Amino acid sequence: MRVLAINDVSCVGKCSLTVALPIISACGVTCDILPTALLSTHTGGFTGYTFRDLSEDIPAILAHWKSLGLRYDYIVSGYLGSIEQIEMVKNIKAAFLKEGGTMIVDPVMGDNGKMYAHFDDAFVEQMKGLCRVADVIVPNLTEACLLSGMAYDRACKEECYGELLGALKSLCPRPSVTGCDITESSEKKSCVCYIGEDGAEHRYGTEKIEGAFHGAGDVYASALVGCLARGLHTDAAVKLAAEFTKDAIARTKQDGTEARYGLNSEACMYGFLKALDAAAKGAPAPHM
Ligand code: PXL
Repeated sequence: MRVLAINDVSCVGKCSLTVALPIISACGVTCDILPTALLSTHTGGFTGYTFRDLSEDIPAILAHWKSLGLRYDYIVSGYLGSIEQIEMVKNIKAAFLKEGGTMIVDPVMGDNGKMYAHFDDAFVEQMKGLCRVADVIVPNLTEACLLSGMAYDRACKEECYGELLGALKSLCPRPSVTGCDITESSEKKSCVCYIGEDGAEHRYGTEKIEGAFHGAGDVYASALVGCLARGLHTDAAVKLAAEFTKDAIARTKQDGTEARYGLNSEACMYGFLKALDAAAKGAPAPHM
């Protein structure tokens, strides 16, 4: 299996490619990368960061790859620095995704009810267009609201998750919304609300750990892609990715790491990979 991860390189503050590459590779599949921008840190929680847009380099990189005949089973896109880059990703899907391959879009635009720096309504509109050509999208609750038009305070209510998924399904067949909260047997849980291969709505709850943790969406998306690329069905992939993310959040809190430096997922990787190997028994063997 060959995966292409399109995302930025934030040198410090684990997110984007510094999360995607180690996690997807560790899952046992080849992960190539296309960096969209180079930043000294990510933009959430740091000031004074450097930001170099790499759009100018991308056409020559793609031309070289074309000459090598490269094609991908999975393409996953994350942080995109401009509307032009959204267009580029659509073209990359058309040129490099194998027939029957899977396109996964993490529509990185905001968190905790707010848009990140550098984004605006025009970007949101274009991102909806990218989600329309995806097989799977992995927005957090804030991004799900931007894409669906639902107000954030309504979307945070458990009884509205069905309506939210319905609205997202009109963009993409398999949305997977992170950062939801549910009550299960009077216990508050974090939850992923998603549509499976069966087209039906599902929920997977994990222990709720209070706090806001930067990079959690990147860990979840990367683990989900790795699991899908190993042949797991959506239900099993969501479960493993959600548990791994929860474990990484718990570890980060236990270590007392500042949230803006990202999740300490490294220490939880071994447990995740053992669970993945067990789940992948019977699934098609990965080939490079
Ligand atoms: O984790 C999402 C993300 C990715 N890349 C950059 C970001 C953010 C969120 O702030 O700033 C550059």
